[in-house]
Amino acid sequence: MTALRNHERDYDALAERLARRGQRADTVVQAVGRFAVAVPSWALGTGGTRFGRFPGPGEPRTLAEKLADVAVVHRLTGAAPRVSLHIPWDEPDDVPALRALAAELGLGFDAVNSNTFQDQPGQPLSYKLGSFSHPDAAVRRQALEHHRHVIEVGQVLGADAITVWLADGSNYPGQMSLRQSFDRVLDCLRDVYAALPAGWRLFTEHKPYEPAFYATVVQDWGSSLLLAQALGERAQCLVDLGHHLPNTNIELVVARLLGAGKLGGFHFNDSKYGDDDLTAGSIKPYGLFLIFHELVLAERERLAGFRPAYMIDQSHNIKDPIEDLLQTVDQLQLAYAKAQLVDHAALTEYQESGDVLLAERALKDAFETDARPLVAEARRRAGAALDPVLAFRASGYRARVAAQRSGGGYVPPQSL
Ligand code: RM4
Ligand code: MN
Ligand code: MN
Repeated sequence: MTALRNHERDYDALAERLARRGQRADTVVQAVGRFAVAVPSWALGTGGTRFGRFPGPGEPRTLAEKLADVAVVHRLTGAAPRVSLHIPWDEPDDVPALRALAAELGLGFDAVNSNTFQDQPGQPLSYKLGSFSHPDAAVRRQALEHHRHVIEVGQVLGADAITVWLADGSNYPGQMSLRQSFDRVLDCLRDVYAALPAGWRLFTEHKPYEPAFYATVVQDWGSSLLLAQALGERAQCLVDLGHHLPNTNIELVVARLLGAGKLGGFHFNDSKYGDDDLTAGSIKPYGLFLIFHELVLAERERLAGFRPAYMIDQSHNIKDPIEDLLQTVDQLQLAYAKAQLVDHAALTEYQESGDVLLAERALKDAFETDARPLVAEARRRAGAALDPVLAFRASGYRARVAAQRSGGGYVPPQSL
């Protein structure tokens, strides 16, 4: 009760402050209420690095338990209504039953993810030297069959996109032809694209290095854009925030893809050095805000082809995975709310009159506003929690599932 009263006072004070700036708190709250992000099926267990993994109690052992955990994230944030499934890590035994279970929990499915970056038990041909870029056509065919299967599963689940991240690349100069490997990837993706059901999109996700340490085939946003443009209208690029070389201006990448009508979706996370998969907003919150600023601009301008699929892609190595997800969703809601606070008319005026300082300050004014009451209010109106992490701790959920889920042999896939 005190928490609610304090929230109301904070919200009223902020609403009054915003009104003085000619902004309506209610409009921002409504926008935040519409924001949603998908939770990846691989993020409910503790991740790890190749040096070790430190699992916590009560981790989900089955896909059904993972969905139960996602439902908790959704219930507490009001903003995580979909799951992004990874195949084969989370291959459902009974696909229609999984869809029904998700529906019972109030969940749906976002983009499905393929995996040709590891060999699976019993798989006839190895991906050690690549999948879609492999010189052997039989390996490429096997990878294509896998993608067809992922699409079929996704279709039964009600998903409408597939994200393709390829580990293909070389570790040493001379290992593979730089040009032919790219052409082979494009050829295979044409077949995946041709297999897309009506209304589906294909997202190409780039990554500069790891596991390929010399030359990754889909290395950067330029390569990803070349693929998406060659494939057709329903192919778009996915931006994983950890997949850029240090100091890359990611908001500029986002703006370029938006301008080309090719921004398909996001894998949200944060990073200090590489593909660190840390909590969104934990290291570079201003960068995250600037990315959302571009997204909010695109939304307001109703930019052609703008229908971004927002997804999380993180590895929860030392935080409780559910808590980390709650914190992530909160950070995304916050960055989105702040981006709504930019005075666009003033910003345009400063840009046009060449007032560098005030233009920058228009962004900073929004970023430095404590928008937490707006986000809390959006959650309150959605019947979610004012403070999801504290509500989760108070619920005793982790201890309860730890008792129920003990003795499970679930080992989440090694984090990538
Ligand atoms: C990759 C990439 C993909 C994710 C895998 C697990 O680095 O981010 O999106 O599916 O990791
Ligand atoms: Mn990713
Ligand atoms: Mn990654």
